[in-house]
Amino acid sequence: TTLEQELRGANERGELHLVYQPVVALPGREIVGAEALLRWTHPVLGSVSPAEFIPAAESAGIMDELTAWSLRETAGKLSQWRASGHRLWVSLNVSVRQLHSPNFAVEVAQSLVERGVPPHQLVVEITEHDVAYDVNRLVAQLTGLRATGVRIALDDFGAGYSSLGQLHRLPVDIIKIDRALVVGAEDGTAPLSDVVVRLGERLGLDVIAEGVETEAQLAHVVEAGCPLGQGYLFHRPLMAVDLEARLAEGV
Ligand code: G
Ligand code: G
Ligand code: NA
Ligand code: MN
Repeated sequence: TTLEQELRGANERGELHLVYQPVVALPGREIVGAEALLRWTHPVLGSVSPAEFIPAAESAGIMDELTAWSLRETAGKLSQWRASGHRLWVSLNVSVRQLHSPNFAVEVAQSLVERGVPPHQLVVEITEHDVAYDVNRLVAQLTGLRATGVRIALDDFGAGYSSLGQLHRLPVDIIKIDRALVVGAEDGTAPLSDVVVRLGERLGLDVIAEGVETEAQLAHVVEAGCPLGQGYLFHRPLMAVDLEARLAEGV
C-alpha cells in the first residue's frame, strides 16, 4: 500500500497529533506564541515526517480535511489555555492550496468564534516559496483572511525564492527569518539577518528568528534587535501537556 492509502483514515484512527514549538520574546525568553506542527505516528513505520506525508496528503486530496482538523484542535487548545490565564498565540502552517479553498476564511473565523478565541490569537503561516505562484491571487486571499482579524506570518523569509520585491504588497504581520540565515550567523550570513530585522522595523512587522540553536546565534539576533525567537536552543516542538507545564512554570 502507498503512503496515500495509509494516510486515509489515519486521523480517525488517532494517529495524528499536533506538537507546539514555542516562540519566545527576546531577550527574556518568555513564551508568547507557538507554532503548531503536524505529526503522524504510523503503527508500523513509526513517526513519518510531515515533509513526506504532507505532499502525500495533498495528492490524496485530504489536506483540506487535515487543515480543518488542525484548526479545530488549535482553537480548542487556545480556548483551554485562555481559561488557564495563558494568552499566547498559535500559528498554523497552511499551503497556498488550502488558502485558495473558497471557504477557508469562513472556516477559520467560525472555529475561533465557536471557542470564544479572539482572532488575533491565531496566526496563519504561508511560506515565502508560495509567494512566487500568483501574487495577485495570494494578496486577495490573504486580505480576506486578515479581514477576520487573524494574523499572517511569512515563513522561511530569505530562503531563496525572494519575495522581497513583493513584500510591501503582501498583507502580512510577521516575518520569520529562515533558519539558514540564523544558523549561519557565525559564518557570514549575519548581515542578512540584520537586514531582515531592519526591514521588519521599517515596515512595522514583527520578526521571528527561526532555528536558533546556539548561544552565539542568539547573541547575534539579540544584538540585531530581533524581538522574537524560535529554535531548539529555547524549546523543541512539545506535546500540548509539556507546553502547558512550561506555561505553568512561567506564572
Ligand atoms: O516539523 P517538521 O520540521 O518536521 O516539519 C517539516 C515541514 O512540514 C515544515 O516545512 C513544516 O512547515 C511543515 N508542516 C508541519 N506541519 C504542517 C501542517 O500542519 N501543514 C502544513 N501545510 N505544513 C506543515
Ligand atoms: O518550514 P518550517 O519553518 O515551518 O519548519 C519548521 C520545522 O523546523 C519544524 O518541524 C521544526 O521541527 C524545525 N525546527 C525548529 N527549530 C529548529 C532548530 O532550531 N533547528 C532545526 N534544525 N530545525 C528546527
Ligand atoms: Na512554518
Ligand atoms: Mn517555519
